[in-house]
Amino acid sequence: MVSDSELKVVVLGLGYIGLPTAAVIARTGAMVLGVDVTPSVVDTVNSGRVHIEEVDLDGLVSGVVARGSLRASTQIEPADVFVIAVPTPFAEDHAPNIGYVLQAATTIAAVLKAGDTIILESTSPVGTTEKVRDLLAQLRPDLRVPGRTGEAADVAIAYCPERVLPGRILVELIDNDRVIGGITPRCARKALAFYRRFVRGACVTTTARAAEMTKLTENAFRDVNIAFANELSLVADTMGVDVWEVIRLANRHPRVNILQPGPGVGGHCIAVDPWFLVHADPANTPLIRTARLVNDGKTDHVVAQAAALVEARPGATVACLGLAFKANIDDFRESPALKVAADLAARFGPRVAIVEPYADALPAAFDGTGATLIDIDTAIEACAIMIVLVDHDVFRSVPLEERRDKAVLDTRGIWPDQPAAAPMPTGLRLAS
Ligand code: SAJ
Repeated sequence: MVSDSELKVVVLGLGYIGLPTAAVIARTGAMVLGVDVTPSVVDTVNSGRVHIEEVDLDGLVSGVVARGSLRASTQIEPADVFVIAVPTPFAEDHAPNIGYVLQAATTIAAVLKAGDTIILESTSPVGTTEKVRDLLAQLRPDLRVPGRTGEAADVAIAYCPERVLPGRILVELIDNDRVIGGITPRCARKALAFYRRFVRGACVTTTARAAEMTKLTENAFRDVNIAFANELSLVADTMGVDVWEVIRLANRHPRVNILQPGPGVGGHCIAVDPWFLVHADPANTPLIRTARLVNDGKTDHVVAQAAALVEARPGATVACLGLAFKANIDDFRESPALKVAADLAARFGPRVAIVEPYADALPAAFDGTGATLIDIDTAIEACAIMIVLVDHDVFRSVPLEERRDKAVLDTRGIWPDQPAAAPMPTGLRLAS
């Protein structure tokens, strides 16, 4: 095994996972090259700065770049370990698109040599790591790939999903357990030796297919459980019961642990990954599919509730509190809060104001609507209606005396003492 300072690692894709991963590996002393197709990302990293917001990432990246252990380029170079962390989006029909993964494998093929290890971290449909192996075999017939014949292979190929939580990425990259799936047990052991260099959590080995499905299972589990909470919130509305209280009370049972309802599920993972399972086996995934529809339907339900509240108060101004997909982060991808706020802005124009401490300007979705970005103090002074869409700490701390007279729709349950506003329309709307 080469020493930390001799190990050469290439990380392909310098996004929310790739850049923190590259920086954490560089901190161990390994020589890391981050490869990205976007020149501005490469320039930013090479100047010691970051293009994404994540707690403590800026300091870490500037340190490892200054020390010379992290560089970025649009061009790949030979290395000992290649980590693929590129996006795997899905198409309109929810078919996963592994084009970026295969493109990354093609890039690696050009510099691959005997003894190298390739690890896929991107969330991927089951079987993708084998497809990477098959592509490498085709592009590099001079190298023996694993799992095809009985003989020993020249390269190791494994799947090890990232499972870090945005906002805690640098902590969870080190502390979380890792599931390492090899094409063969030998591949898994080689990848394991790599992760042991920087992971404090347990590293458990398995097959590539089991590891791929494990990742999809984790996010589908969370989606199904959030859908349960969201469905309960609709039923509780119909019953005239406070859903937050019901969940709090039910969770006192030793074997009940219900998650929190909200305006829907956002982010680039939980709202996406369950579809990979549904697409792979539609006949056997009615529950996972329905959970997706329930969570998307909850956003439509909140739009209808909010619109009714606004329509019932002609001329009153509305503050939408939050655009991020969850609390205390600046990530607006697939955000239900943004969807609700943009929908209200399109309907009610300049009556709508947005409070988002994590934004300097309103996203493009608000262009031409006349909606404005204001701070929380201005909202408290000027807006008679408040729609709580994100549970940012700064919203949580607004005391009752500052909001007692407002008409409030609190989709996150952050103001349990708020007097009830007008009656709400109810009814579950499933997205198609
Ligand atoms: N949400 C609720 N109610 C809850 C919990 C979450 O409505 O009780 C909503 C959030 O507001 C947000 C969405 O769900 O809109 C997703 O937030 P999250 O905190 O549950 O998850 P992510 O997307 O930030 O990160 C998830 C994590 N997966 C799991 O917890 C199983 C993370 O560990 C993964 O690494 C990440 O997806 C990923 O990259 O796949």
